[in-house]
Amino acid sequence: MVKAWYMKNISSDEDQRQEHHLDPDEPVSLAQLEKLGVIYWKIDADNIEKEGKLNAIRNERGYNYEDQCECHPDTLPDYENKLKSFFREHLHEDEEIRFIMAGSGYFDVRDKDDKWIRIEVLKGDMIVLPAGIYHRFTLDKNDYVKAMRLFKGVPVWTPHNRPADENPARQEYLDLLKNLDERTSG
Ligand code: KMT
Ligand code: NI
Repeated sequence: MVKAWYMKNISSDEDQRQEHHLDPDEPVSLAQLEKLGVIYWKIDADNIEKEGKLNAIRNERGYNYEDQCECHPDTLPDYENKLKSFFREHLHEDEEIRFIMAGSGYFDVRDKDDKWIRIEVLKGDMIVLPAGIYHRFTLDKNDYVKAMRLFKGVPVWTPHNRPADENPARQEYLDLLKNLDERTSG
């Protein structure tokens, strides 16, 4: 099961690669993530073709583009700056879809009250962050991840750094949050 928790606010001189749990720990369930529009699947990363799950998700959701992003100084051009920009709080006008092929890391997402939730991703995890959600990504203490990036159509990776409240994708996301709430409450 995907592990997620509310995290401490950290300052820029603290190590973003640590877990930064609250004290006491405040875990976050998959159901809570779903209420934020975050989607998660577990894939058998060593038997992708045989299992067929990744392909089924791709077909169902129309993810017809893929490439790979390997976070390592030898393979990621402009490594330090890229990692910095991944960890700057931002949103996208499209979903951010990642399948973790190897390694690990953390996606941090803001909840409805603007609190940070840290989501651990490991090999075999596939995650979709909805368009318009404020988020960021960091490597963990193992310092390595290889992810498949998926997309519907021609990929746009542009981050819109916070504040981006006037972005139409942000407004649409706030509407989605309301709908997700109505659907699951009561
Ligand atoms: C992103 O957009 O933050 C990334 O692609 C990070 C590497 S994928 C886990
Ligand atoms: Ni992003």
